[in-house]
Amino acid sequence: MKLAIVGATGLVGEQMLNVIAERGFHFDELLMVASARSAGKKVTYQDKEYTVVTIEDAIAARPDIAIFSAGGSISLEFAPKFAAVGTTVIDNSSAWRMDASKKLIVPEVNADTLTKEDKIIANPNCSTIQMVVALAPLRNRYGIERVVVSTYQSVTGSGKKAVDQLMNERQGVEGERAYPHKIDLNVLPHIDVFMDNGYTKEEMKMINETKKIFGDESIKVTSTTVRIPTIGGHSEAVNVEFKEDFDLDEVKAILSEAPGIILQDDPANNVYPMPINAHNRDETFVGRLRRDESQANTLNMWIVADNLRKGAATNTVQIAEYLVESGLV
Ligand code: 11C
Repeated sequence: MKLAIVGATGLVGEQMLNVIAERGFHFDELLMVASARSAGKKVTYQDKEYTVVTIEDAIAARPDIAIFSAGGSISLEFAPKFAAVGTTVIDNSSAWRMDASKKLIVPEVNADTLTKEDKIIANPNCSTIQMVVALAPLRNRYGIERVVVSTYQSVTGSGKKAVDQLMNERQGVEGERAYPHKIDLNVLPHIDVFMDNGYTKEEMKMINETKKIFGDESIKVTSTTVRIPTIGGHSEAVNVEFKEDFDLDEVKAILSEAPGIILQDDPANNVYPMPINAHNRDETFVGRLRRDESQANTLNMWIVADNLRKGAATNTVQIAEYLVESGLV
């Protein structure tokens, strides 16, 4: 098993290496891949020194799996070149997600659709992943008519510069800004760029990716995505209208048995999901379950996950694990 990590030095790349180590993902050879500027540098990982190689050298080495977290333009240019030499690419960028010929995979939901022919596999946006993990087992039981989601997203979703902006502002230090406004003690109803329809790109990702992952264009989804000054993970208030009525105890039982989910729903004891507890965890946390009394068949839920783990690195490594376990690479 020859594994390449393309973009090993970013926030997601670092988490990728942590997750691979923690989960004991087996590889015989590891290629650390970065820009020509970083090539030749030494990186120590699990007490072993690796020399960073260029993307061209990595393609020549024909790895079995290449995990990409180096941005959309690198993915668009190089993923097909890896695929052409037989490598299966798992891509964290948005480059291939809505390409009809590529699969968008959350292992708990749709890994069983993968085949050996899928040489470029897309990893969804973090805020979509945690939502579909929580919705999938309920959709299997009750069907979904409509989803209304409002997010409260961690600055880690914008990369190192945004984390630095928050920390600098907290300490009263001037520095580079990732956002058009102050983030400390503030809330920005603005993630990624605004589109012609008034939604942000992040909102449209949640809408379009949810339909694609569930393979159901008829599900109605609307979204408001918001950045808040936290670092532990993304939180989401989700209002879901099912096709059939539900029993709240049964909902809790389904969620507590579903893969990848931890139910934290004991309001009497102040137990509910929070980013401070989800930080560095691989699971998706669900709580605040209650019937929407204004409308039939409708549930309110609160979903939290570490966006760099289940929202990115963990989901990617789980896809790689599935490929290996299923003999698809
Ligand atoms: C954020 N969801 O929190 C974004 C980051 O499409 O993979 C991930 C962007 C993506 O800002």
